[in-house]
Formats: sequence, structure tokens, C-alpha cells
Amino acid sequence: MKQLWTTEESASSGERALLAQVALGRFDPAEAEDSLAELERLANTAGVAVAGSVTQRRMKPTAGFLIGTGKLADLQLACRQGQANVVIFDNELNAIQVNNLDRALGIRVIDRTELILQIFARRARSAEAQIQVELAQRQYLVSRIPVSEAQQRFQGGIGMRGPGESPLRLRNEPMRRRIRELKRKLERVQARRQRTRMRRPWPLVSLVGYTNAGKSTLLNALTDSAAYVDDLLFATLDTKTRRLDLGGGHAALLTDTVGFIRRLPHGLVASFRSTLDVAAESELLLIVADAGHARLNDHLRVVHNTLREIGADRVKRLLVFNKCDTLSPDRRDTIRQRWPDALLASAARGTGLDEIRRAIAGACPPVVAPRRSGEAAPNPASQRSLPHACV
Ligand SMILES: Nc1nc2c(ncn2[C@@H]2O[C@H](COP(=O)(O)OP(=O)(O)OP(=O)(O)O)[C@@H](O)[C@H]2O)c(=O)[nH]1
Ligand SMILES: [Mg+2]
Repeated sequence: MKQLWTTEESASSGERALLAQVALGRFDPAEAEDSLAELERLANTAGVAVAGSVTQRRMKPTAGFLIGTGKLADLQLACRQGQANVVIFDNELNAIQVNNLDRALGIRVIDRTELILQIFARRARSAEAQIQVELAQRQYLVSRIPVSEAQQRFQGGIGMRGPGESPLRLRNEPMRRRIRELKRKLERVQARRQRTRMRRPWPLVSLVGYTNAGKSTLLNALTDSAAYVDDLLFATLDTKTRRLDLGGGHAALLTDTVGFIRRLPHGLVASFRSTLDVAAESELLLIVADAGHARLNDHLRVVHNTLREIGADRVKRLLVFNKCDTLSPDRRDTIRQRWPDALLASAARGTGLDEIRRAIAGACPPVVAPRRSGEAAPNPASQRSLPHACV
């Protein structure tokens, strides 16, 4: 068993997890390792201490357990030795595998998707985000386990202190009825949001990118605001929009968005549609990437795939490499050569901000004010080509 960090102080839920990963087929070892490290950070974000990890390479998963029987025994032993009370799989598990593993290991077993859903549940603050998360959680549970079991699972364990909790109501109310109710609520919130967006007086620019890339820090640096920033995955779940002064009476509305991650649960993407729609409706996307991250290319690929999934792949974009203060001169040169049109910045140090403002101003000419209330302004920006085309 490989030891990861184990600090009681860092765990606020009192739970200890054993991480498990089955690397299938022709996997990329570096990618698998990074995915496991990311899972550890996700557990950390959920307030769970990590006792260690067990990994296995297999050509194919086993039907009943995903993991092979020999490795299952290792996992059992590792759980006992590490005093773990939850096992978190990096792979997606089906309902049968979860039930079998629960029984075989005698402790709660969850997968990466469920962990991400639970983090979202804990971190959602606005009414809209809470509805979106609860909807995604319930749809996930309903799709995987019979309702009676889904309700039991919903009542305990990590992350169940978010908007999805309230066991009494759950016990008394069929899950599916609640899902319909949540969908109706969400539709109302979305309609309200849509009306507000139609009236916007300035072009909309969205900060998108992998979680922890520094989007909120950049929003704060560019607009002198105080959005929540933390060295956590999914620090931001509620979008914030601030006015960005571009000089000469010209401005844009700059919006922070939920970060992306590899294998972001589809249900979550669907539920967060109204939040993520902001990217698709923008005149311009600032794709923010952590330039110093070892898996930069993977992150960019995930961002592009997610943008395609949410229908934002046709929006004009600028690529902003953030955290340039962490780069060696060689790495900086490599990035400049590979992405000559990208902007280099450090939101934390406040460097590269003027270049970003100029690039936004160039890409988003002033919007003509709407003639009647509720009528969207014609948007010249969407017809112009971008000086800093990228990626
Ligand atoms: N070294 C360095 N760190 C930075 C920079 N910008 C942001 N950070 C740090 O990166 C971490 C994540 O920053 P956030 O702004 O919360 O990142 P985010 O993209 O909004 O993250 P999510 O909301 O979780 O998707 C924080 O610890 C920041 O202080 C930078 O330019 N340089
Ligand atoms: Mg953020």
C-alpha cells in the first residue's frame, strides 16, 4: 500500500479513505498517477483524510467488483491497516459493483463521480447551485440503485451535509417526485436568469478553465473584487459577474464559472446547465490554464471537450496562461513557442493584466445599447475575428 498524506487536522469529516484505482487497457501511467493525485485532492476538499491507495493494472474489469479478487484482498487488508471507513474508487462503478464491494469490504464504497457530487453538495451556496446539485445527486442515485437503497445512502456518509440532506423529508417523499419538483424550480430560476442576461448592457466575457487554474484570482485582479479564492478543487460553484473597465468608457461583464475536471459527471454538467450556459452565451471566453501544471495539455483537452459538451465550442476565445510566476525561463520559452498567440499572466502577482484588458477590448467592441427593455443588443463582437486566436 502506498502511503499518501494522513493528517488528522486536514480532515474535517472524521472519515478516513482508502483510494482505489484500476488502470484499464492501454492506459497512460502519468495520466493515471495524476488522476489518483487529483482524487486525493478531491477527498481532501471533501474533508476526508486519505490513509493510502491501492492500484491495479488490468486489461479488462471484472464484472462483479471491477478489481480482481487478489487485489480485493489487498484492499481489504489496506483498509484494516489504514483504519479506513470509506473506499473511494477513481473509476466509475456500476450499482452491482458498488453493492458487491460494500458487502465484501464491509465499509462504504463510493466512486469519483459520487465524491465530486458530494463536494458540490457541500460547497453550493446559492439557491440555484443547491437545486442543481440536489438534482444531480438524486438523478445519479436513482440511476444506480433502487430507491429504498438510494435513500439509505443519501442519509449518511461524506458530503451528505449539503443541500441534499434532510433524511426525514426524504423518507416521506418519493425520490422521483422530488426530482420533478427540482426540475420545475430550476426552470423558473433559469427563465429569470435568461431575462436578466438579455438586458445586459456590456459584452459578456467568461473565465473558463480547469479547476484551480486561478480563474477567481484573475477575476479579482482584473476587477478589483473579492471573489472566494482557495487552493481547493471546486472553490467556485456560484458564478460571479463583475464589471471590467476597458478604458474610454468601454467595459465588459466578466464572469467567473465553475471549474472543469477530467471526467466531470455528465449529470452534474446537465444540472449545472444554467450556470454553464453563461459560457455558451458569452461574446468571448478567457480560457485560463495553470501554466506550471505538469498535465497542462490534459487540462486543455478536458476544457475543450467540456466546452463542446456545453455548446460553447464556437465562442471566440483567448488562451490565458496563468501562474507564470511559477515557470522556469525554459518552460516559459517552450510555452511561448507552442502557443504564440496566448497571453501570459500571473493573477497572483498582477502581471500581464493590461495585455489581457487590451485583448478583451480588441475582441469585444462596445455593444450598442438595447433600444427597448428586454431586447438583446446587436453584438458586433460576435462577427469579428479575434486578434489573439488560440488553441
Ligand atoms: N503562484 C500562483 N498561484 C496562483 C495564481 N493565481 C491563482 N493562484 C492560486 O491558485 C489557487 C486557485 O486559485 P483560484 O482563483 O481559486 O482558482 P479557480 O480557477 O477559481 O479554482 P476553482 O474555483 O476551484 O475552479 C489559489 O491558491 C490561488 O492563490 C498565480 O498567478 N500564481
Ligand atoms: Mg474559482
